[in-house]
Amino acid sequence: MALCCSNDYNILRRSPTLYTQDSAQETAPTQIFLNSKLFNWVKPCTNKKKSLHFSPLTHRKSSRFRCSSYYQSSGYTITLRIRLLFFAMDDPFERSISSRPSKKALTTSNHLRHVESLATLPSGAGRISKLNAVILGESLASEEDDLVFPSGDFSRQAHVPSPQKYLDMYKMSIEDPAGFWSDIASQFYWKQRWGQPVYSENLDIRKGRIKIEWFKGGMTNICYNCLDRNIESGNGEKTALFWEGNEPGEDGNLTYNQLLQRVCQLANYLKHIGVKKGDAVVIYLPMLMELPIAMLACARIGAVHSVVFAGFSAESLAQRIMDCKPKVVITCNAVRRGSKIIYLKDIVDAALADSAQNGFAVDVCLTYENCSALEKVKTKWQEGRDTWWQDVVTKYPTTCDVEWVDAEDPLFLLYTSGSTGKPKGVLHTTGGYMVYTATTFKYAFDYKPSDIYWCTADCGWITGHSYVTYGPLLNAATVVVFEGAPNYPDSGRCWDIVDKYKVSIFYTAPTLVRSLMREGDEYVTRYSRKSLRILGSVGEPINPSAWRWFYNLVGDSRCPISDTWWQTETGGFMITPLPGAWPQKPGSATFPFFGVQPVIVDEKGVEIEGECSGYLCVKSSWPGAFRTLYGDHERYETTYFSAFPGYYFSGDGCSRDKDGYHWLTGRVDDVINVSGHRIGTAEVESALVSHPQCAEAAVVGVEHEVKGQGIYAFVTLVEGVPYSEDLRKSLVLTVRNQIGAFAAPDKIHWAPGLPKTRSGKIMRRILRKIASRQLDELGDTSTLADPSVVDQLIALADS
Ligand code: 6R9
Repeated sequence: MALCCSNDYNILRRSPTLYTQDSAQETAPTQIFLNSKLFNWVKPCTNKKKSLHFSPLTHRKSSRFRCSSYYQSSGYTITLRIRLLFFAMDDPFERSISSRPSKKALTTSNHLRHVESLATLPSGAGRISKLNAVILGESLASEEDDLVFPSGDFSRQAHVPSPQKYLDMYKMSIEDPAGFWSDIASQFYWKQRWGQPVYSENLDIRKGRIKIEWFKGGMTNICYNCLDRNIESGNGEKTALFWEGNEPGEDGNLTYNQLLQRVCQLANYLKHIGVKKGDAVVIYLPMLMELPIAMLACARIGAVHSVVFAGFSAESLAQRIMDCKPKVVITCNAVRRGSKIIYLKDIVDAALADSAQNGFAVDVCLTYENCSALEKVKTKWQEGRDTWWQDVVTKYPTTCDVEWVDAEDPLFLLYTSGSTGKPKGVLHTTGGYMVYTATTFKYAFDYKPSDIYWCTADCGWITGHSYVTYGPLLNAATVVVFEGAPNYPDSGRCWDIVDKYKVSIFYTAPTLVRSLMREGDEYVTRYSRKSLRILGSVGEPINPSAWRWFYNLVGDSRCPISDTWWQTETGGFMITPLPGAWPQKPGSATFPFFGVQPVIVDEKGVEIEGECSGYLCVKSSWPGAFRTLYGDHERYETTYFSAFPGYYFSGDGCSRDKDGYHWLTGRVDDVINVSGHRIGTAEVESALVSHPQCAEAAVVGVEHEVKGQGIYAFVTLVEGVPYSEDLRKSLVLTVRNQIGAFAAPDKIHWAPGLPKTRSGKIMRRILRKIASRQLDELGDTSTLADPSVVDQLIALADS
């Protein structure tokens, strides 16, 4: 073993790698401890420099190496002075290190077989060439480890145990989509099998109307497939939902049998009040079990649910109600979030009043009494319109006939932000969505019947539709539904829940990972987390350092991370690791799911092969794709299919490395991704300009340490209005009231004028540079109508 010397090492940190200036030879990986944290020592980068892994693995104590001093100089350079105190060859811990395969062994044994089988990757992706890898569970994922291989044990039990298996299945899915997806669809219950062709599509705007259809003519019901079918196959007494309330100790659960009964009661009630197939139902609920129950009840009777995230304001809710015109709105009186109480019914009341004033009155507001947050008697009430859930729904029978619907009948509408102020009603249909969410869930999380699955997303977003409700329940999974806040009562809550329910698959957003990371490792290490076997990430690119923390600390270097790239529009995962098959690269979503053909195009819409960067598009349809924007097929065609004719355009930028791995780089349109939530800059701008003292506003996204992106607003005030702190607060409040707290600007930057071209177009590029203080990268400002505006903005930057 190397490093058997007692030396001082001067290590210069040039983020992200540490280099030693020493040239001592080293042959195999070994480990050292700095301040009792374990670090890996890896092979030298060059003969002059050595690199040192800088990620703590565990807090195991060892006296093998000790750090003698540690100090930081200015800027990015950290100097570490390490004294290797002693080195005992017969140390038992040392034996365990020595018995690990050396780098050489890694590259020549079974791992090389993985690598060689990747000779041909999908979509011109290239091949894996780097072998600088570690094995899951045996070592750290560090800056140096480009590839993190699944362990042999993990792969052996996985649905897709090797890249070769993936490639075989992927090839089949692309060469014969009809056959591939029909085989899978046959595993579900269809009252009547679909006709021919299995799918038909036109994604090329030059050839006429955009159309996507899968399994048309097939009659089915997604609620039946989630519940009745699983009960018939013997899962009736299996837990379907574990519910964990805001307060620790507040919990509940439902078996598949009980869930079906609850769904049927609500379905019967909805039918009784006149809700029919095709009618819209708006659901504005927090993460109570009643939320998935309401979604499933709508699906059972063929009604189209539209869940509105219960963090949206009354105005946003009203806007959605007026767009889809529901027969009924389902809500609850209040909810506790951390130590706060949010009076949801008051928000609904305001939204319904607004909608009624604008010509659309909702007949029924079904209200669940959430007694842990607010008593019935204290809830404001409109007789005739409002009904207590507990008073009526429980009186209905616990069985309810299924409404068989066509595979292409709508299942739900979900509003999402676009580049105009008006949200888009993304419409998903039944059959393709069902087959796609179930299949993606099974493979990307390598789901097994004994798993306990927890996704921290709210059902108000697509992740809560596809991967809290439909995908898992279609697989007869046991799902944890959490109502509270992940940092309440403290930052260890997630891991407390993981231990309590023995969660084995944990799926969350990078923003949560980053915020917990800041709170310190002890909140994590306090809990066992032994049950975890797979971690998941969604909503935005996961930065490699958050990936490593998630992987090394939360997952104890044992759980693969499925970094799933997808969108409200795609219905399910599009680019995702298959955890048993792929070596992972921290921060990369890896490769396309079966049936998905991602392409990267340049600004002219020309496909780029191999290693490249550009706009991420998709060629050909997949079963889970959205079919239209509700009531606005033209907007569907122009937003998604016109920029690059022949393709679906995702709105995201992407690069592909020489090994074919996909790296998502964020939105390229006027959409900001704040904590994994999509917010259109135009929505925030229109909220700001509705303030009587705001003349004009321009909003851009800036990097934010926890939220991924923050909202940065340039505001021009009405002539003569002075800048003030109160006005700043009042502008932020206007956005909170009009959209929701999650859309509140992080920064208001006073702007006497905005940088505009002579034709009046705001040059956001310049605003983005000012917002991120990259003042030396402003570029050419000479085409501006008034270039002096830029200097004024810079002068006011920190005011
Ligand atoms: C599922 C969801 C979609 C946008 C998407 C992209 C970003 C989602 C990501 C990711 C990088 C991932 N996004 N997952 N970026 N890596 N794994 O979040 O849907 O709310 O519609 O947002 O989120 O920018 O375009 P949605």
